Amino acid sequence: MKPVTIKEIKLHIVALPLVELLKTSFGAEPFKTAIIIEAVSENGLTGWGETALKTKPSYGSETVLTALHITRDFLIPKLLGQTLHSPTEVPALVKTVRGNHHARAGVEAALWDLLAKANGMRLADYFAAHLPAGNTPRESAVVGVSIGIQDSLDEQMALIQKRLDEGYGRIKLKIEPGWDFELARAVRARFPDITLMLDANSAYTLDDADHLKQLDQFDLLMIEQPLAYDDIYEHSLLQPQLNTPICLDESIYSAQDWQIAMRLGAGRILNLKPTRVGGYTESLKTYRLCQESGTPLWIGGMLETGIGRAANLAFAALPAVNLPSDISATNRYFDPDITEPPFELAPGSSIRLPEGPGIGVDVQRERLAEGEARWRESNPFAPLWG
Ligand code: OSB
Ligand code: MG
Repeated sequence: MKPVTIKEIKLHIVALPLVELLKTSFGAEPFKTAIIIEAVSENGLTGWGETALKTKPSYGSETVLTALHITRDFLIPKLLGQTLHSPTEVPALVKTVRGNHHARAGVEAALWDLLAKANGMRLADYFAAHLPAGNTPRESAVVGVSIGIQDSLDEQMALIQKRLDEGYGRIKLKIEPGWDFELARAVRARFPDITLMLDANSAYTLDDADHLKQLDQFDLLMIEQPLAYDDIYEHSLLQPQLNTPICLDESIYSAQDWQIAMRLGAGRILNLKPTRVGGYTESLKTYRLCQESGTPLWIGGMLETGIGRAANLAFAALPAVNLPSDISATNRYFDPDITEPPFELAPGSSIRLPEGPGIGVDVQRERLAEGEARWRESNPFAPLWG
């Protein structure tokens, strides 16, 4: 594999209008925000990565501005001038930076793209090159769609129908106390056969166990993160009380966290968000753990732009990812996205991998600049960003 020497890493904070807001139990933000990372090598190649974070510490503790601070002031200085033979060398180079997984993941992602391009490989094939033989990626990933909390059941039904008409084969609905049982009952009455799952984003406590048990009757594929964002243990007390498999999202920050969750029986399915575990190196480790233990696995999303989504799509094409991932078509998120061409839904509720090297999509510089201008205009903390 050809090595790459890192010459420059530039950061672009963007705010993009969303086609459809995603209201969760912790609310909705008016724009999608992200730090887009542009890594340039000594020989003039560019790699792109994304730190997909909100302006508020609501999903996790990081925000787009904490990530800016960590990336600019701690991560970039450790990486400039380094020669890498593989992006899997990055975690060791930045190991003095604790936590801040999304920030670390964004920079690492740009280097995955850069090294894949330097070696003329699609990112999916480059990931596979870091796995044991037999992990050849598929040409497409099976995907589903995540739908936010709506103002009424009628609106929720209409949106589900729209997504089914578009061809999505797995529907994920966001729930919270007061928008759960009646919602699931109404959806099942209208759509008895769809593949349905619910995501609570940590809205419940163990005291709600009897209430959550009522959801068992709706034949759910899984219930995602019912309990606290930083809990594993109480999920292990809840899972035996439910027939519905628990899928962990917020509480799994590393392969080791998932190892602990499995030992405790805290969940049966993993939503692996590459940014949440700190990047694709830790994601590959987590992937292997799931593969070896037979854990049902899918790739979660953070409403990524085309940059983050292309990389997640490449990862979701790996063969041990065996449940539909939260990677939807471009028109579900942005009009237009900052990359071209758009991702389109294909038969079998799937999205095809782009052909080109690295992430395989092209960043549109003028749209990136518009996104940066919108960030400056829309965010009260923008003056902090030069
Ligand atoms: O809980 O999975 C989640 C988006 C932002 C933060 C948390 C979550 C989500 C999603 C979106 O559900 C999935 C997607 O990117 O399509
Ligand atoms: Mg989730």
